[in-house]
Amino acid sequence: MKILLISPCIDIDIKRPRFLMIPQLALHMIAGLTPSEHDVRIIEEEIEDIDLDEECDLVGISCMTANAPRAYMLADEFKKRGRKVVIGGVHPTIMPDEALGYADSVVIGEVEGVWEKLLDDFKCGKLKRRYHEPCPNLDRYIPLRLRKTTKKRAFDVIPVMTTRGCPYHCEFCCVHNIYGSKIRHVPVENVVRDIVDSGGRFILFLDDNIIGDPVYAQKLFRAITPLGIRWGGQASISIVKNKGLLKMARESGCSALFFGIESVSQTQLKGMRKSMHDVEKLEQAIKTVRSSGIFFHASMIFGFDSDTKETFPETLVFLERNKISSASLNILTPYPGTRIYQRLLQEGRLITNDWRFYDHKTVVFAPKNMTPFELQAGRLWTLQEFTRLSSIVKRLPFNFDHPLYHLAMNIGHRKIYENDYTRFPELASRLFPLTDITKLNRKAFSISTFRITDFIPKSTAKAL
Ligand code: B12
Ligand code: SF4
Repeated sequence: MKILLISPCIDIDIKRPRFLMIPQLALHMIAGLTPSEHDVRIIEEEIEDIDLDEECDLVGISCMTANAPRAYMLADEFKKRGRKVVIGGVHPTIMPDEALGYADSVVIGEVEGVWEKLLDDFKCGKLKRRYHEPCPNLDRYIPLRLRKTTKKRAFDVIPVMTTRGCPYHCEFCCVHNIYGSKIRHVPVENVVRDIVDSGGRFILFLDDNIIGDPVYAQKLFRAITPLGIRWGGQASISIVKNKGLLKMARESGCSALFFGIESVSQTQLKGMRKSMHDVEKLEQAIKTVRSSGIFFHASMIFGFDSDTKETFPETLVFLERNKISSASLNILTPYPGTRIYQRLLQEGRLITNDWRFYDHKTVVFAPKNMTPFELQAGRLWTLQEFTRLSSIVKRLPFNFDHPLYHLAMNIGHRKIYENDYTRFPELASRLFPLTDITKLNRKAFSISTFRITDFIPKSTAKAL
């Protein structure tokens, strides 16, 4: 039997910078769980085109919310050609009924514990509509063949996941809906085996927080130290409170960490479940991480109810003052399954249900203290300013431990800015009321004359 496993892109016309691409671990895990009698081919649409007429028996599609419309379109096309389609991932887990409108079968949650059963059912012509095994045990070793796939990318980055589940229910996050609230671990010896088998020199841990369970983290860091790899991952900034753990992370090869700072507003930080509620302490923590020789990547979110138009320049000033090497500048996105989705729905503040726009960089709701258009423009303006050559160069000497990461990440984000800038006028005309634009700048639709600073308050624009 031939199985195609597909990861669709959000928009086929916009491909992300190739060197930022990392193999889709979920598809490789499914391939690893598939008995060797079957032939499996993985297609990541960001890198490779999909041939809808390719011979196969079963198609598996993975999707999150933003690429769900594309996943559904592909599912329809494959079904028209007589293929059976199974869909899985974050979005179908939360919206299984919607996904079943397009696919023959949906895997809710994790694939471990259901995939082989699904294949057996399919072989006997008894494919069920739904498969669901909540919080499966992660002890079993799944062989991954990641060694070959990295050749298609500029960087040889190997994705590894060591834990699943999160005990916190942040208003804007849907992770507990997928993995549950209890942290589960992959045995450390299996993680080591994955790394060794991959042959990779740079490992990216996909965990939401690599130090979520500090005891497990210590065991993991100790076990990978002799491998001589370099690694990156997401961590809570609370790592600075445990100097021993930070040191162990560094000694085990940690060269880059991604921190969800989210906001630099004191009010917002206080309202969130954050380990650090004080901007001053946050600034100190950034210095501690950097002085330990670890590259600091910050993730910020714009659009909280406490945010105003001043938030954009304030965030820019914070990032530049702290010489943050690179940052993802996101827009608050009410993903289905999150508390914030429910709240904004009840308050009548959602402006679209087109999932394509639920991508962390498009405004899909009415913010409290500005218009959707101003939020969209403000985020783009901040990204523009932060990825200007002059800003990149100014921050470089403070991030001299990792000059290549600094340049690669900033160039990658500049490319993202350029893509977002190009699609801005079309987006504005589709999503935001025209009055917004005419009131602020009649020339907003013309790329050559469009200036984002037109949407920033004059007083703060001057201060910059
Ligand atoms: C790593 C990661 C990334 C990496 C992806 C690297 C890569 N190529 O793998 C990067 C940084 C690139 C990324 C980007 C984005 N991400 Co992301 N990411 C994650 C993260 C942390 C882990 C995902 C992962 O790979 N897990 C490991 C695999 C094994 O687990 P899994 O994907 O859940 O798959 C399991 C099941 O879902 C199921 N399954 C999955 N697919 C399929 C398919 C079939 C057929 C079957 C049967 C089963 C099945 O089986 C798997 C094993 O059990 C999650 C948070 C999380 N904890 O899930 C966010 C997350 C998935 N990302 C999210 C978002 C929003 C994004 C972005 C849109 C943000 C942005 N604008 O930058 C982009 C989109 C990029 C794109 N073009 O699609 C959101 C998705 C929310 C939603 N409802 O859609 C999440 C949940 C984060 C969050 N807290 O909100 N992300
Ligand atoms: S944002 Fe992080 S801490 Fe909050 S629920 Fe999601 S994974 Fe957990």
